[in-house]
Amino acid sequence: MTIERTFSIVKPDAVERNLIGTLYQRIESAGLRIVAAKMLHLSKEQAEGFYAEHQGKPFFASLVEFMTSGPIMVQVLEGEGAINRYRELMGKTNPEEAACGTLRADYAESMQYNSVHGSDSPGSAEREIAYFFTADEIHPRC
Ligand code: IDP
Repeated sequence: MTIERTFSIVKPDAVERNLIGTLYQRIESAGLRIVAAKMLHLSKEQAEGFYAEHQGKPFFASLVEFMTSGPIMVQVLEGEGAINRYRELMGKTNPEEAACGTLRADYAESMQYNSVHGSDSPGSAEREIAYFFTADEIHPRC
């Protein structure tokens, strides 16, 4: 398997509940390395741009409101098959459908307040990493 990078967010609901360390521990225990990280409070424009693919959907306005409601942590994760590995660690979008032992099953409060984000493809990972990080903010192991 190849070493990949993926983009991750600890969303406002999880930061508010003091879960940053818990989620970082779970990420690291799953064999992923945090190679870039920062805390941000998104503007409406930043959140709308990040979630542009969902523009026009019924939940778009409330998603933007939620994602701008408080600080978030953004991370670049690196590891073998990082994109799928982290999607599997997160579990399905809806915590009621997320497999037992996944982050969303353990910590998400609802379909919207679902604690974490992870890129869903190599193309998304590239776009999302570049949306928040410059090359010199990323510190790969090798
Ligand atoms: P993902 O985060 O699992 O990739 P997406 O379909 O890309 O899921 O949706 C982005 C985010 O929008 C979700 O993580 C969730 O916070 C929110 N969301 C998605 N679908 C709904 C919905 O039907 N109601 C409310 N919020 C939703």
